[in-house]
Amino acid sequence: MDEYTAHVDTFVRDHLPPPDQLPQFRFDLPELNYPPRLNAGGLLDRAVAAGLSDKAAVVWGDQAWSYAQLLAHANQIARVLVEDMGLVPGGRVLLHAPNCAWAVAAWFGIVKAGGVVVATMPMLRAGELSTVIDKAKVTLAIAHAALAEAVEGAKAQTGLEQVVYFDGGELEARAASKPADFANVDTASDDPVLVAFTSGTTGKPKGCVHFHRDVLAMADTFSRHVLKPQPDEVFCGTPPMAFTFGLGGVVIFPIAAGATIALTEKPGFDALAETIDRHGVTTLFTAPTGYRALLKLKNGWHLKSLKKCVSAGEALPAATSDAWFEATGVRIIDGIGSTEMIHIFISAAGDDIRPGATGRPVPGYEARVLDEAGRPLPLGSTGRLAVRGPTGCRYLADERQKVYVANGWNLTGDVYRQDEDGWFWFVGRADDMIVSSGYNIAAAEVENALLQHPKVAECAVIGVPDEERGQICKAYVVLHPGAEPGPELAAELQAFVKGAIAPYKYPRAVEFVRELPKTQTGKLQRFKLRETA
Ligand code: 3UK
Repeated sequence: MDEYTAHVDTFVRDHLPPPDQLPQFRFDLPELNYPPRLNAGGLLDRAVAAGLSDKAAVVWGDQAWSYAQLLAHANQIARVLVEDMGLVPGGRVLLHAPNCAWAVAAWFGIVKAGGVVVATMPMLRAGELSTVIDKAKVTLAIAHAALAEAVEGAKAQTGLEQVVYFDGGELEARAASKPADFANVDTASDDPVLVAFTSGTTGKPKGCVHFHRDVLAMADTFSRHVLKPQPDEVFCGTPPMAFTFGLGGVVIFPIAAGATIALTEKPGFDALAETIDRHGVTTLFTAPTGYRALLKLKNGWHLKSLKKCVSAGEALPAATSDAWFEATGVRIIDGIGSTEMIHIFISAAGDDIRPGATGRPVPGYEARVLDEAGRPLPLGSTGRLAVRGPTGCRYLADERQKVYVANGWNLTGDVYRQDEDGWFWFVGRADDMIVSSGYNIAAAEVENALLQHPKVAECAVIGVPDEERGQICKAYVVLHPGAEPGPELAAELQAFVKGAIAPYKYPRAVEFVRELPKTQTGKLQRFKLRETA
């Protein structure tokens, strides 16, 4: 590792895992040979230098910022942070906002100033923010004024010292008083730039540290080689930029491609569909639930501009992929990513897509299926997924580093099978396996079968204790409007599953519910169902 650092505040660097607990990093493509000095905020300067000044960088409602305007706002925010708030390189800045133009500018402003971005989901409350602020030792914040209550609550309980708000605060006015140029801090390509907290389907949040070069690497792997964006594309998506899925899809990939970001002004899928139609969105990022929700909308959105649709966060069932293809003519690009790896490392696009499979390792990454002892398994067997590439897991001061990384490989906690042709098939989360009468049953397989029934909108399957069988499969089912819940439909669903997959896997218990517990990133929280079961 290059010894040079621009960080004056070295807290994050000082709390990286020891070298022997790090995954192996590999830079096997020419585009991954980054120079020793690199500031990821330079993506914006590069776009303007390439002649994109007047091109729309961000559009929302009836407003737009050109690349020149976005760069100017980012530079002015960098000056506010450095000149007024005392940010030094390496200092952490909380960014607490919904996806909006000022949040994008603030992200680049923090990065250009050499700060470490700690972005948080807009729905987090004071207590949850405090955990993150304490863990990353955050002293400065930029936040949307509508979220001031949570931020002020956290400020009262933590070492957070200064907050500037926008959209009802003074950030805009302070930025406007600054010159529009800024010399990006000359960070090392391996200086930390993000602490991304995991969305937490289980346990306490873990802070994943990523370097300046990691931000470029997600664009130079998944985006460049699988998504292949063109400058005329318009990107949009539901994941918040606090979630690295959203940071890549809604911010970094479009900017790295010189394309346009379209932002939704309101949450919800009608607002998403409205944005797609209004701005001619070509490239969409959302989770499987998002695609199912868009399919159910009744307001006559045509969604005809869509050309590329990316799904991640949880497995994309073949039934959802097929339904979306029938409705739109677009085959969804599934991809598995994680906060630890920063973005997608197995995926497929175009003719490479095999509905139901996640895909093949993204160029730059290697993936394997391992047995319990960590030995590679032959093709066709089911085991633990291991990956390595230009990015990887570095938890900030966390013992769990040893769980995610072993022998230089990142272990995602997923169970996968690689078929004879090399495609990777998701089987389940290691902790979502149900063992009934000695048989292993993957929750996802039963869920996929249920989802093929026309009356089922959403479902979740867990194992519940059973005296006779150890565990049995229990399904929680959300029905489409108009379907009648009751014992008759339960029996119909059970028979349906028995016809679709091996009968021993059928859910012996079925409960109809109005909604399923989800994380803020839309991931099913099976552990919440287990707690109540
Ligand atoms: C699961 C998937 C099957 C899998 C993420 C894209 O989801 C992201 O990050 P998280 O840290 O969760 C990681 C875990 O989520 N998962 C994600 N995608 C898929 N399972 N098929 C998929 N396509 O268990 C993984 O280990 O919240 C996704 C980009 C950036 C991200 N942070």
